[in-house]
Amino acid sequence: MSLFRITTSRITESHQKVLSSLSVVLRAISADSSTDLKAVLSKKVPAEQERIKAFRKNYGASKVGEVTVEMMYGGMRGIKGLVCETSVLDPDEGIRFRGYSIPECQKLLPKAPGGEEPLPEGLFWLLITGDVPNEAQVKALSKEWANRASLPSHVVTMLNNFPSNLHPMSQFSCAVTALNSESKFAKAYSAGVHKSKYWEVVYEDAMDLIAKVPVVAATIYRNTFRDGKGIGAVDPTKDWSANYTQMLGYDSPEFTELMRLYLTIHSDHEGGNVSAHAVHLVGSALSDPYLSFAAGLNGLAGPLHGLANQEVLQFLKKMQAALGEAPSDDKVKEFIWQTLKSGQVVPGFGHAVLRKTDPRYTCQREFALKHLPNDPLFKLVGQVYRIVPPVLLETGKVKNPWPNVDAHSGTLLQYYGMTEMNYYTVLFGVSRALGVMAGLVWDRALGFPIERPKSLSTDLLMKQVAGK
Ligand code: CMX
Repeated sequence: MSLFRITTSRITESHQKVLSSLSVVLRAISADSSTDLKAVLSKKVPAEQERIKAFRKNYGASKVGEVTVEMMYGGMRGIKGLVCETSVLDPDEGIRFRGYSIPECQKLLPKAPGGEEPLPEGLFWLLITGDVPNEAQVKALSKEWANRASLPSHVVTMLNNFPSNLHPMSQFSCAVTALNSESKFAKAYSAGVHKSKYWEVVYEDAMDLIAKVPVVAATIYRNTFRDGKGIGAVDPTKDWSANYTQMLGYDSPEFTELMRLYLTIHSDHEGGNVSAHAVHLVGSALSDPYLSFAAGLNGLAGPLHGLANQEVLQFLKKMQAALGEAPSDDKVKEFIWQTLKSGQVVPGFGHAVLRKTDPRYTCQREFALKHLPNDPLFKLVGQVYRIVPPVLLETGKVKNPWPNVDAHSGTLLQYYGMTEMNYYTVLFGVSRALGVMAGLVWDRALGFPIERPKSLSTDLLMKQVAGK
């Protein structure tokens, strides 16, 4: 009871911690314990629609920021122009999924028997409902995704006929586009479904899509880098990540644990990043979830976004080839400066929103410290982590000199034998399906309209702000 007597002016950091743990407990108690995710959502959607309707009615004219000329030319950085329910990115603290930080998710979300990392199924449940799921709910999701995993034969044929020199991300995006033959939303739309029911069919597509992407991704891997045979069937008694690693052809339980962590932390990074925004934008035209996700994948395949994980490994390997396996700090520094002077970016460093080390980097570093502390490439990553930020700061223009998620992931994958760097962004894409599909279901549930911001020409802009 004494907790409730604390006055706001006297709330200390330790009070805040107690209150935040209390709110976690209260949220867990009030969470629906049904294992039927659609039924849980069916209760939440009307309440959320009402809450937002009232908010818009009362505060629709309130201002949330200003737009400057610099923002318009500067990639819309800092413009608050989107609503994304699933996660929020704090520049200093990093991502919070429905209010929970990565360490909190690692603690709270259900794990596989004997495992230590969260199951991505649990993260998806959290993203789409706002509730931390229990073990039964997560198990039900693993089973449901396994049961929805089959691919239509035309997609298998298409995958098997791609040339092996086609980048895995291009294969991925093409196959996801072709999967739209299965879209329940597209069929319902052409049959005249009422708009109040959009979210329900988008939910079906989202669940199918999440179930199918590991099969598509594993087929790409086996076709491109192995003999193309034996991806095997999805096992409904296994979790989503365990099925994926088995289809990829990896049998190390530690690799599967890495994959559970990897697929959890790459899932969502609020709404404005290129892949999430692309999915949201294309989905706003009522393109079905497959077409929308393919658009997101095409954005993710850019070197300034998801392809950076491939670029980082190439960069580290290039450095090792030039300087040896364990180069001196001075040599590494010189190599970084050469990169910058030749007009290239240092991949894996910097971020449009973050201003501190990415917690997704930190948790991968912790995984490495636990499982591969003496790996030479991990040591090089640690060395680069020490040397790059001061160099980037010295350039005087980089706003965030700290490492992002992509600075670390490839090193972990290499250690477990996944040396094919061109494949790394596909893993990112499989994970990103969780966040963007949860978001898309809510986009339709909340009736977001077609996205169409206003643009101006430079002449018009000059006239408006400078009168000439
Ligand atoms: N290396 C070299 N230069 C960098 C840099 C880096 N890692 N990060 C930023 N800069 C440069 C920018 O290119 C820009 O230069 P110009 O003014 O000459 O155009 C300047 O510093 C200012 O950029 P910024 O405001 O700090 O960063 P942005 O918001 O424009 O860009 C990002 C963010 C991520 C594209 C950029 O930091 C970058 O290119 N990083 C390397 C690629 C990378 O790791 N991307 C992955 C990000 C995470 C993800 O999406 O997966």
